[in-house]
Amino acid sequence: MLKILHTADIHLGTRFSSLGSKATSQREQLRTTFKNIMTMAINEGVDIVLIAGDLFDSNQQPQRNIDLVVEQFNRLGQNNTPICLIPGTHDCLDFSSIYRKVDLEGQCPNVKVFTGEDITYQEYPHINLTVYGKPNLSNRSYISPLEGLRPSTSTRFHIAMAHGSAYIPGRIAEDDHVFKLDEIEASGMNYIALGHWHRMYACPGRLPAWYPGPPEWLPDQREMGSVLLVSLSDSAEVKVEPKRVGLRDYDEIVVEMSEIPEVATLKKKLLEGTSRNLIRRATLKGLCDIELIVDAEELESDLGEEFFHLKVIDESHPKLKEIPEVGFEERLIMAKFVNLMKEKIESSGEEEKDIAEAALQYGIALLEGKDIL
Ligand SMILES: [Mn+2]
Repeated sequence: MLKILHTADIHLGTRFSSLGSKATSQREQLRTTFKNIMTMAINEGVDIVLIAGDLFDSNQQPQRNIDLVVEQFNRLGQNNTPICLIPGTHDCLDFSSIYRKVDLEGQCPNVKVFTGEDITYQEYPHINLTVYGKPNLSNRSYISPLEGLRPSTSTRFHIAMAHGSAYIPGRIAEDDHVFKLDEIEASGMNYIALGHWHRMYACPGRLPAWYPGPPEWLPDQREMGSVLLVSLSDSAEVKVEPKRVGLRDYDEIVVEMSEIPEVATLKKKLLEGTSRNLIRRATLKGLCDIELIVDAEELESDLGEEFFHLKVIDESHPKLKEIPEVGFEERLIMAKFVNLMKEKIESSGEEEKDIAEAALQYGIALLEGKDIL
């Protein structure tokens, strides 16, 4: 029996600028989650930890992130637990690579960083395992990370690490370190520990090859962060168990504005099921009552405290047919304004039309002496 903790795409050092004032907090959380992963490896008594690329978000890291990695890897070292890692696309093995500047293997004797240009392997006789891997040498490449992969020793178990994209016709850029599903099947491995995709995904096929996704929320992620606990029985039967390690949660909601009579209803809707660790992206759609003027930024700041982060995107349009019938002399300005804006809306392209529609909505409200939210 062999027990592995497989993670990837940790992206230490991510800036999180889209989170505004919460950016620092999530940067710290990334460090905390990384520590929690190492604690989990110790508590679960795994035989080895595999990090399949993008441990770092870039090759330029503050010293404290390097110190953190060395300190945490040494915790596993004290436990005699080996760690294998490959440079990914963000921390690729180019000339200025962090793995050239920092001697992780020298500072952590339990760590193996794969730096050979082609696939190389590391044998662990005490657990009857050989691990195979090669670094990504640049951000982009047409070469498959599985090229030339085959069992090269007589250990019971063979596991490869690779950082790249499984080939899906039409959906994957050809220079995104692409490998074919056939290459997985032909590799002769017992398991392939993948990295690169920011979601959990099991490649279809008989040979188990998984992406764990990032362990903690990143700006392009749509799900909670997890790692994979992989166990191989003596007959090499593979069991993969996702384990939640991320703190932040993420969801997306759409609010149909034609069903919203007033601001209070909208706020209630936006707050449904919230939590202090939730990152929510709310899109307002459909036709919005002309009386209801919505300011996305103001909603964000009014309700933001109830979330870890709230993003409101207003894609709603005003109900044009509800524009008040103007005819009274004292409302001449309004009539002129409405006619001018209607012309503008009809003659504009998609993007300008949105702006003109919003301007019409604001303009009418202002001319009627209303406060704008
Ligand atoms: Mn990544």
